[in-house]
Amino acid sequence: MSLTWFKKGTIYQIYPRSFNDSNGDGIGDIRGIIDKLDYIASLHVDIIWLSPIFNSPNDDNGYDISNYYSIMPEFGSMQDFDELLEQTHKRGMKLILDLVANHCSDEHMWFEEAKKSKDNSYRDYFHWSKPAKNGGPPNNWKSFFGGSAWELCEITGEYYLHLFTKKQPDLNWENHSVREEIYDAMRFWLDKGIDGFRMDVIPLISKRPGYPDAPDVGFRKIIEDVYANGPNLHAYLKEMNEKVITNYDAFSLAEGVGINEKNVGLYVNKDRKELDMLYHFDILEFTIVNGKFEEITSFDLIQMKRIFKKWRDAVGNQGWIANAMGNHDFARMVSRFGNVEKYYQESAKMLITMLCTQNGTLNIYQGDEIGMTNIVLETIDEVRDVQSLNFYEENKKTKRYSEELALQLINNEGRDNARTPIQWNDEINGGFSIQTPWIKTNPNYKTINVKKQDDDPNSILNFYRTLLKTRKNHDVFVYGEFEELEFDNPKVYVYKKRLGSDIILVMLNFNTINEAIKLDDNVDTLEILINNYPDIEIKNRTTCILKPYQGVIFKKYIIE
Ligand code: TEU
Ligand code: CA
Repeated sequence: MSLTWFKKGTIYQIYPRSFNDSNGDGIGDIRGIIDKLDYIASLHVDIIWLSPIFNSPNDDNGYDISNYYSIMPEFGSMQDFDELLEQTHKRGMKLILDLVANHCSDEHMWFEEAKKSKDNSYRDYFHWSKPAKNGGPPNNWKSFFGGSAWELCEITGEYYLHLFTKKQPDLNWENHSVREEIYDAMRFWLDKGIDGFRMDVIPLISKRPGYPDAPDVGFRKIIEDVYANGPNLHAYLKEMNEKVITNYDAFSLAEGVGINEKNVGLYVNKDRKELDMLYHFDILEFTIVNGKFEEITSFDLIQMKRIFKKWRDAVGNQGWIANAMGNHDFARMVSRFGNVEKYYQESAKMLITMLCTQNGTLNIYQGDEIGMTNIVLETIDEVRDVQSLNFYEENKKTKRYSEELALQLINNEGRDNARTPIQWNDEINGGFSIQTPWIKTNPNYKTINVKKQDDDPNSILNFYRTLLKTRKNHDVFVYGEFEELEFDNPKVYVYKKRLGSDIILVMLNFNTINEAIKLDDNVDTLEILINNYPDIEIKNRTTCILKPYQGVIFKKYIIE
C-alpha cells in the first residue's frame, strides 16, 4: 500500500458562510477564516476543504456558480483568498476548493447565452430536450431537491435538465468545450497553489443518452442506476486527471454519490488514475432509507460495522476512501449517532474515536469538534436551505404530511442543522458576528462554545486535539490491518488494528449501561492511548467493564 500525505491527513471542512464573520454583515467570510487559522491548526488537521467561495446567486449557497474565476463579494476579494492560501500553507496545512462541475448557475454567462436561442454557440453547454407529447417534461426524472428535473425555457420551447434546483442547470460534459472550460478553471486555481479539489456530485457528469425514464424504484437506486455512473464517466475522469490533476502536486476527494462497493474500485483504484479518494453515502445516510424526509430506520450497530467492513473489503489495498459522519448536507453527527440527552460528551468523543481509527482519510466538519448539535427552527420562516424549503412547498401541495410534521422532519434531517453559525464564545450570536446572522444561531451557544472548551482539558474540543495528534503519530490508526472482535455484539464495537509490530485495540460501547468485554490479551501488555473517561475498570485482569459510551484505544506491547 502506498503511504501518501493525503491518506494520513485529516480533512477539516469549512462552510464559509457559517464559519466566522469578520466585517459584521452576518455572513461568514474569508477574513473570518484567516482570523481562525491558528485555531484550525491547533486541531492537528492537515487539509482544509472550503465549500464554494465563487460568485453565485446563492440559490444553493454557492453550489450554483456563476463565475468560476471570481470570489463571491460577500466572502471577500481575490487578495483575501491569496492571503488565506499563503497563511494556510505557512501553518503547514493544505487547502482544497470545491469544484462544482456537474452544473453551474442559471446566471452564469454560459446559460444566459444558451437560453437565448437554439443556435446560440453556448446551447450545447447544457442538456436540452423537446417537450413530451403532452407538452410536459421529456421524462420522469426527479430533481434531488423535489419536482421534475426538467424546466421549460419559454424562449426556445425546450426543456433543460437540472438534477438540483432549476437555478442549477446541468452542464453537458459530452461537449468537449465544456470539459476544457472546467479544466481551465481548475488550472487557474491550481496555478495559484491550491492542493486539490473536493468534487461535487462528480459521478453524475455523464448522462445516459436519450434520457431514458427511471424505473419505479427508490430514489437511491435511481441515483445509482440512472443519474450516476454514466457511460462516459470514466473517460472524463481519466481525461481530467491526465490533463489537470497529475500535472500538479494535488489530489481529488470526490463526493461519491451513487457509488457502491461494487464499482468503487473503478473510481479510486490507483492504477486507473481517476480519483484519489471518495466519500460514500452509506454512513452519511445511515438510517435514511431512500432520501431525506422519507422513511427512517433505527440505529443498528451491527449494520454500521457491516458497512465499514464492506467498504474496507471493497477498497482493499488498491484504492482509498475518506470517512465522514457529517458535513454541510446532513444533520449534526452527535445528534444523529450520539446520545445528546444523557451522554452528550461521552458519545461525541466515542464517535470520533471510532471514525478516526477506520481505514481511510479522516474527514471532519466544522463545529463537530465542539460537539455542535441540531437546531430547532420554530417556523418555516427560519428555514434557509433550498432542499428543505422545496420539500415544504411540495408537501403543501401533496399534503402527504401535516405542516407540523413537515417542519419536524426538516428539524430532524434538514441541512440547516449543519449550517448554523460556529459557536466561538458565549457572547452575542456565539461570537460569530455582531450582526444578526443569515441563519439562526443555536441558542445553546452559551454552554457549547470554543472558548469554554478551550479552557477545559476534558472538553470535546481538547479530546479531538489529543486524538488527532495521536493519530498523526500512529500510522496503525490509518493503515493498520483490521481484525473484528465481537462482530455480532449489537452493543459494542471492538477491533484490533495491526501494522508491523504496532497493534491497537479499540473498544467502543454504544450502550447506555455498562458492557463487559473479555480480553484475550494480558492486561500488562496494554497501555491506554485514548480514553473518553478518566479511567477504565478491569476485573480479574481479564475483563474490561466499559461505561456507557466509553471509548478506549489501547496500544499493545508485544512481550518477547
Ligand atoms: O450534494 C449532492 C447530494 O447528493 C446531496 O444533495 C445529498 O443528496 C443531499 O444533501 C442529502 O439529502 C452536493 C453538495 O454537497 C450539496 O450541498 C449541493 O446542494 C449539491 O451537491 C448540489 O451542488
Ligand atoms: Ca462578513
